[in-house]
Amino acid sequence: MNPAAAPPQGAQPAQALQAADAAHHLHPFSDPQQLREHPPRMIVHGEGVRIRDAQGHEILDAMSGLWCVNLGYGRVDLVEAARAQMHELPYYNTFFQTTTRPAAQLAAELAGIAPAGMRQVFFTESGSTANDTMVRMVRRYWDLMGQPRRKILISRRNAYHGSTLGAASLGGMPDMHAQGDLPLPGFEHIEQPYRLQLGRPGESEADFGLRAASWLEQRILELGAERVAAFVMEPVQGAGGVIVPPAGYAREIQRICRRHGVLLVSDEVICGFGRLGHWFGCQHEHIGIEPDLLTFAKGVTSGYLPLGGVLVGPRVAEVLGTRGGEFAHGFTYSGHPVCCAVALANLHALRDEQVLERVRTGLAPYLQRRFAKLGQHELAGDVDGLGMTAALVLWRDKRRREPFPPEAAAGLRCRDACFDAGVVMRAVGSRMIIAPPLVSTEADIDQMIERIGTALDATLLGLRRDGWMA
Ligand code: PXG
Repeated sequence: MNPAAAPPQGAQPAQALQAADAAHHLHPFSDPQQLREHPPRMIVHGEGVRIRDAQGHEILDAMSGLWCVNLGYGRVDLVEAARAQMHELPYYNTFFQTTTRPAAQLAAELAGIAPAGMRQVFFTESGSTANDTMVRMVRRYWDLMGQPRRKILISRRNAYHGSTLGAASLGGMPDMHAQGDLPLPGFEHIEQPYRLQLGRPGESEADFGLRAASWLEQRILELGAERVAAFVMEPVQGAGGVIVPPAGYAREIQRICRRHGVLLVSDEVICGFGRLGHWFGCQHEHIGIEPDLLTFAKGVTSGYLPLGGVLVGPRVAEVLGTRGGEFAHGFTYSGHPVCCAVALANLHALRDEQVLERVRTGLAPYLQRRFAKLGQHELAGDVDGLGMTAALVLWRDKRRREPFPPEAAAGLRCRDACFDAGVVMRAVGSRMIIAPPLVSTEADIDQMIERIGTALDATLLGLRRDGWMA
């Protein structure tokens, strides 16, 4: 830990700030009452793959913040890029025939690494607004194509695509839809390719993949292809619980989209920028698709500053670029120069330090091998993962695959036990997931696995003590 970690002079003690936070700060996806009862843990420092809380506990961040700190904490090159750009030009916009150096350069460099012939990018400040932008582009594309009835976007149940009205409608999270009359009209959802829940006894992975993809074709035919604008999917569903699609699923989805003229969109907010060992998750051989549009955020700056965007492939770019005139859409911070400067430094580090290659050929296989061992724990089974993502399932009775009832709160218990053991893991129901920084060493991974093992032991003890397990 570096010496700059000491709290600045005159800073309020952490406990007073935690109380102030509980009193005044409304947190995302949090119950305010619960927060008042249990003030949030305050994170004060980060270095490499480790964070530290105000009480001085060192914690391995196996979630890369929220799936974003791909290069880890404390990167002087990223900080320096921000500082230099702040001095030079802290803000200027990209509306009204203006641009800035970092925005122009980042657009060109993204065009250089983008898949599927994508040569153009629209900048936003987040993944949610990237997806909203994509929805507006898709609908505008079909208007300009003279097919104004093609307005429906289809995505998958349990998908997370963001929290704005459009992105939350696009997403398939039942709890989000239950608040505020979502989804908006024009969004449809099919089941996710989750074999553990939806696979049939004796059905092969390949057969399940084809069957799961066929749900898209069924829905297109029910709705009428002439009304379906686009299908949107993450290569690996992240917040949905690290749901890795069966081999062949994504390619079959692409065939179905092409057969019916439907645009295919890859939401790469989590899977982009090395998470699966490639610049974009759709390039992983297990996925293998060439989307028409691609949304990104998070890892493009390793989370150091907010930035997102939409990469546009030739089919859509040609129409929007030549027929449409002005696209009436944009954000004050579209192409923010400081965020773009940090993104450039991030891309250069990923490239120059050969991070993707290392993930692909060494670190990801190592993570998957080590993580698989956790499946031997009495509480854990059905280990899965791809690239630098991994998940396991907590079972009440592993052999009979008996799940815990929600009241047992097995996932949340395990998440808390992980914190206590010094590792951040995320709970999605009873699925426990990780997405470690791409710069983790094998020793870091070993330590993460060891601490997760300790947390599983503690969770098991607690569940037994409270009568949830024999
Ligand atoms: N698409 C995907 C695939 C995401 O994972 C978004 C869009 C929205 O991005 P913004 O930048 O608007 O947050 C996301 C965000 C979690 C968690 O708990 C996941 C996300 C955000 C917050 C929490 O797993 N993903």
